[in-house]
Amino acid sequence: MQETLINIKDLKKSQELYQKACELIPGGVNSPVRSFKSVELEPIFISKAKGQYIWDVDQNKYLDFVNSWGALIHGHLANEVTESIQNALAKGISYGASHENEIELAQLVVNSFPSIEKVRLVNSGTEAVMTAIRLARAYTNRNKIIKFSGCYHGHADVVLSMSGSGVSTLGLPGSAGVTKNTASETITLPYNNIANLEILLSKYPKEIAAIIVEPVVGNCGVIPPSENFLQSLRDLSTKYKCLLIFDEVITGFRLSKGGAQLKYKIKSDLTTLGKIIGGGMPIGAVGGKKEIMNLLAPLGTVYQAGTLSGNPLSVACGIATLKLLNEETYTYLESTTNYLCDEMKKISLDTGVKIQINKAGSMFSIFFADSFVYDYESAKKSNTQKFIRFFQNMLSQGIYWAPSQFESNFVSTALKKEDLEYTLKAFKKSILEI
Ligand code: KE4
Repeated sequence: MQETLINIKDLKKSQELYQKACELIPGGVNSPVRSFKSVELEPIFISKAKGQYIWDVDQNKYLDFVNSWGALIHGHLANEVTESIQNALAKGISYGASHENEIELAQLVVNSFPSIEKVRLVNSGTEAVMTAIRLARAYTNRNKIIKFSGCYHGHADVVLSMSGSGVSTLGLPGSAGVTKNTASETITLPYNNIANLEILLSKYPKEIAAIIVEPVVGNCGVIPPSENFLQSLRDLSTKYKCLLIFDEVITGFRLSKGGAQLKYKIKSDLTTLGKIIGGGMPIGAVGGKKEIMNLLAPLGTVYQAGTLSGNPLSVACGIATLKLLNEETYTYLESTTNYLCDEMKKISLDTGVKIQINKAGSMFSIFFADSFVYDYESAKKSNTQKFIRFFQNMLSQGIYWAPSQFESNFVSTALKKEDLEYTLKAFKKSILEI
């Protein structure tokens, strides 16, 4: 990548498109985080992508560290992935009926996740989480859900509640339109804090249907689980007979072929997946033990459905994406991420600009903070103004970093050594200028 300097405040075509989009689409975007509001910019509009690169409509080229929020683990348009969609397209776009590839994708998921005996494909991570929670409530005949602050599980009402991280605080709506009733059944606790969880469970010993967690948090920047946190969740879920739901929409096939649960050797009762299993096409999945999954209609009494569930193009793209994943891939992804993060740490020490770097597998984020970031409260203490200036400096040098302090960056197998060296040069320049 050549030395790049982009005037990010003067992206004429993006600005023109954004104005038009704002007349027709709320906020000019179809998902809030793309608005670039949290980095005090207007959004860039992408014209095309290939490998490790994306181009905006003003013909500027960027190294992509977002990769469609983690879905594109092989970068853009990997040959086998592209061919898989082209071959599927020749046979149709959607049948609204069963087809053979649904079995192959389900088999790939079941073979990869020790805790998954059966899996249902849906169209998004949100749908997967909605279904998992409905299943947990039906299976346990209980209503309350425990989640953790800083974790995001999609935009279903049940998980759009928040509360102070007080032990017994019941949920408050985290979004307009979520009723107090709905929110009151969801309790939010601090991540990486078992003491609070134990107190809460002992307070409602027979009312908790499920504990849902991002086993490695990706939606607060990256926050890995502290020692024994996940094992404690497993033990307490078993003790109080509630289900443990691992939301692996990000970590599934990202951290390993069996996601976080294989890496940390913890078996959840239900798992939600998305992103990588569709290779960038719309998809989600919920999987788990047969005795729970068999509650789903048409077998059982838990209703769930979707016009485009198991869509042939998404499924073909997902199969091709998963088939490219092997030990060598994960070794490359992990060593690339470790190299990048180690070198950024050295630059931070050399320049005296204090940053915290959190990583897990091939997902990472940096915080402008003096001390370790281990939960949402500590993440919120980081200097977001510095992050905004850092993000803008990186973007002007052609590095497409996740446009929020509270998101992750994702390494793809398309990234090469020279890309890392370019990124590190831009990184040093960016932190010196904030
Ligand atoms: P979707 O409904 O966006 O497919 O998945 C929701 C979801 C569920 N669980 C986890 C752990 C997730 O990270 C997500 C969605 N992730 C965000 C990025 N952090 C999607 C990006 C966006 O909202 O535009």
